[in-house]
Amino acid sequence: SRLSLPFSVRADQATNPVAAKLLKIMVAKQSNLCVAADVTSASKLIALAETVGPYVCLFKTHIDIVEDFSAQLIQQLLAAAQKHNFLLIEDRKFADIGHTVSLQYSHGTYKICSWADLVTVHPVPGEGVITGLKSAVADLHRGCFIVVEMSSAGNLTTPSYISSSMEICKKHPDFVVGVVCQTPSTLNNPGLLQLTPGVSLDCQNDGELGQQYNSPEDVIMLRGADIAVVGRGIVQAADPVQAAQEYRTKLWAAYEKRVSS
Ligand code: 5IU
Repeated sequence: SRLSLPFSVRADQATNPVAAKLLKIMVAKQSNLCVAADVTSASKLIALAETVGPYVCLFKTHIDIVEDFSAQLIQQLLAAAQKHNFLLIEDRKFADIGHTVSLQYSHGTYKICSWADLVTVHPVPGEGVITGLKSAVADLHRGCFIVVEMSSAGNLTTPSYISSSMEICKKHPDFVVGVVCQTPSTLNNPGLLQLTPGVSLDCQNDGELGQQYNSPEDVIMLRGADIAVVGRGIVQAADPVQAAQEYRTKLWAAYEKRVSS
């Protein structure tokens, strides 16, 4: 199954160029770590990209929380991505009808499709959300992760929602690079990736805010993550670089254990 195949083999089975590129970066950097850069200033965002960049395969943004957004910030992010060899994912969680998401993706302040290799999408509107995004990018190399299951307490992503979501995923292999989920049996296709947030070495949850955490080892070995998303565990650490190194080492060791067992 997907879970026992090395990323190098899976890169050849990728159904679109962005998934292949991401898998190759993971192999080259020995990293299955995605940092969630939930920071509110351009300087903090760039500082993170420059310092943790060497240790990640993917850098996840919420660009709409940056107070001093500018086109220059995007140029700096793209330069950091190039320099340190990682992809950019804007965690926009598109969730509207196709026509609207195509505009949200390509227009407005952020012009997301002009810079983000990947975006996240809620499949709740039906497959039009995917065809809408696709219609905005024509010949750009772009892709999306479909959010089929969330990490937070009381989420509404029931088993039947997850399985219907997987049907949408299967219909658009040219644009979907994988799914965001918490359980190993959701995804079989070795050419697609499982992205899993809710990862921490120190915390079980964040109190009233609903996040639920698992260890790096558990998300890779038990929950089927290919790439783990770590936010506050790195961003709010006393030494974010050291934390990034530690998460990267632990996540990659868990992956190596998974493929060798
Ligand atoms: N994120 C989740 N859970 C989900 C999805 C996305 O936490 O189910 I879909 C995002 C939110 C945040 C990051 O940007 O992943 C996790 O950050 P922390 O590691 O700080 O909790």
